[in-house]
Amino acid sequence: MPTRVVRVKVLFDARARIAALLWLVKPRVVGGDLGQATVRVVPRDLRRRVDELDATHDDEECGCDWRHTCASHQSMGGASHVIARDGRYGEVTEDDVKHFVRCVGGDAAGVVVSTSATATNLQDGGGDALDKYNVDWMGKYHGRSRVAVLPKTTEELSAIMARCHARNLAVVPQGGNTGLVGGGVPAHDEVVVNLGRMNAIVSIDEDAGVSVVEAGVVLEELESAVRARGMTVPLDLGAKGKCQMGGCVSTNAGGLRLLRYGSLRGSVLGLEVVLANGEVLDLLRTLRKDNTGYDLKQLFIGAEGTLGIVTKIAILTPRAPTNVNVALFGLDSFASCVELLKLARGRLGEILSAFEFFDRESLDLVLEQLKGTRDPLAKPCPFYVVVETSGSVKSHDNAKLQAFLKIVKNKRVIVDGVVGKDEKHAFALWTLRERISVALKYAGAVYKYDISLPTARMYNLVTTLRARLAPQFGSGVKVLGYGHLGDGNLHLNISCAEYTDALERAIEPFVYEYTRDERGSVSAEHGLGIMKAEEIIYSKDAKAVELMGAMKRALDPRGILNPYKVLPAATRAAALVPMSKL
Ligand code: FAD
Ligand code: 2HG
Ligand code: ZN
Repeated sequence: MPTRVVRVKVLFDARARIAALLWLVKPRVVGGDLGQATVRVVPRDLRRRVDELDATHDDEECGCDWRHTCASHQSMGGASHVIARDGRYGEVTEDDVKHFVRCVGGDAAGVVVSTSATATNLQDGGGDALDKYNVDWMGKYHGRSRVAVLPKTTEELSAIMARCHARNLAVVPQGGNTGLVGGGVPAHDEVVVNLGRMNAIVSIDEDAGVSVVEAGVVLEELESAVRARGMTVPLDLGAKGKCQMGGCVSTNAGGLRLLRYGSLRGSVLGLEVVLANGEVLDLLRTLRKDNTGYDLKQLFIGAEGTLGIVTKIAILTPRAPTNVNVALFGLDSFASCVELLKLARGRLGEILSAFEFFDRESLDLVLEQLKGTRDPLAKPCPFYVVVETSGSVKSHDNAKLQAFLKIVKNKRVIVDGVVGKDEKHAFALWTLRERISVALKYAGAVYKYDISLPTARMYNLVTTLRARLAPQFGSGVKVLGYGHLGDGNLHLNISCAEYTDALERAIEPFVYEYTRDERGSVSAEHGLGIMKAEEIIYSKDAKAVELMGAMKRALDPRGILNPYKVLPAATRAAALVPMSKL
């Protein structure tokens, strides 16, 4: 469904170019003032307070760790993730920048440096050339990188990584920067490697139904290109207008079509990857079947940029359905949503392509925040479900849908419903579900949890959390539940005016413990990033985490790729090969 978030093209303004030139003529050490930096998970308006804390707070003295265990950290308004910069990493120098410029063939647009004298000037509402690389989509995670490199080829990236490796410079791979766990922005002064200029569609093979793309191709652009040949991308998400294929692969993004096409892991046939030391690993095959040993590409799918940088992708692009129907239903209980899912699976079978739910609280927020949206049904209902069917024979698909509608009405599983009468109407119905995250962003601060739970009990977490928060926080804090019901994936969002420690403490670790007790996953599809690196233990046993550390050590012994993310601090530290042995 062709909704799009704001499309942001990577622009290289004159200021950035001038800054790059100034950099080269003015000898100075980049990030020299960043030694004491801490990772900030901080709303913009609290940034000043955090900066003040830098000067006065001493972690060692008070004995706190990076979880919010001391008063100073608590006063950061819910900014629980305070991670000290690891002194092992080098700081970018003028020579490094010169080297990067050489790596990209002297193209000034390929190296963007900070245009402000201090780290970033976010409190002034942005304006630094590095802001768009340093700040995530939600405006929640702020890094302090002073340089972003944007290679155009694998060879250029390989040379950049070889330099970073030799100089022990930490690197954060970045795609469209739409990630929701702070994985794609620097924690400190890491070099940002943005793939946006590696955006060629290499080939589209209609016979095999396989496309090969560079990592920086935007999902929606690939969808348009293959659509023109009657094919589709087996992945669709609200960020499609901005997220890149490399970012999608690196997060193993789920989205709205997983019910139909399965996990992205099954659709990716091959990858090309630049390793931490700059070596190029060629796993770029387009074969459906290849059982020659370990399937190494799987290591990089969902690795969130911690094991290598994905540069090319071979992906299945199946025939596009020619007949799509969208229906929206109102229901009076979550149990009815689950009943509807069972009926949809049984009655719609092979044409069922999406089954998404949201509660009334989510819809109210969308109606409040997004212009042009309308209540879809005559009377409000506590729950809504969007069902999509995709097939190729209109009469067959429509007959199936009609029979399904009759049954769910007769059985009183639904209270009311509406079928999209044309593309525009179907689009409007989808918008109500697909743009909930955008509405949440406009509404203020938001705590996001992306959880897999047993389908039938999924919504209990929402009601339990509401009951837990209401007495203390009242109606100013809204608990929303929505998500990919067909995949057992709940998006639990807590919307509020501002981030506070009191609220965060009321939510965490409660939500994680609840999920663990249900044998669920604390990250169904968004990844762990910086937000949940320590929380992996709620969903993986110690041996599994230890093995992940061993993989990290084998592929990135210096730990330069996306440090502070995905693995717990202790595992990351154990994975580092001592400098003396390198
Ligand atoms: P980034 O945000 O730039 O990076 C994400 C992670 O991947 C980071 O750890 C980064 O270091 C790493 N990375 C990026 N590119 C590379 C590369 N080439 N090589 C190695 N590592 C790399 N996610 C879902 O799963 N399902 C959804 O339905 C969904 N809907 C969304 C809706 C909205 C409105 C928004 C804002 C986000 C949504 N997301 C969803 C989250 C996000 O869009 C996905 O995680 C997406 O895959 C991120 O792609 P990106 O290019 O923006 O990656
Ligand atoms: C979705 O399914 C995305 O809409 C985003 O995964 C979820 O913002 C969120 O919590
Ligand atoms: Zn989702």
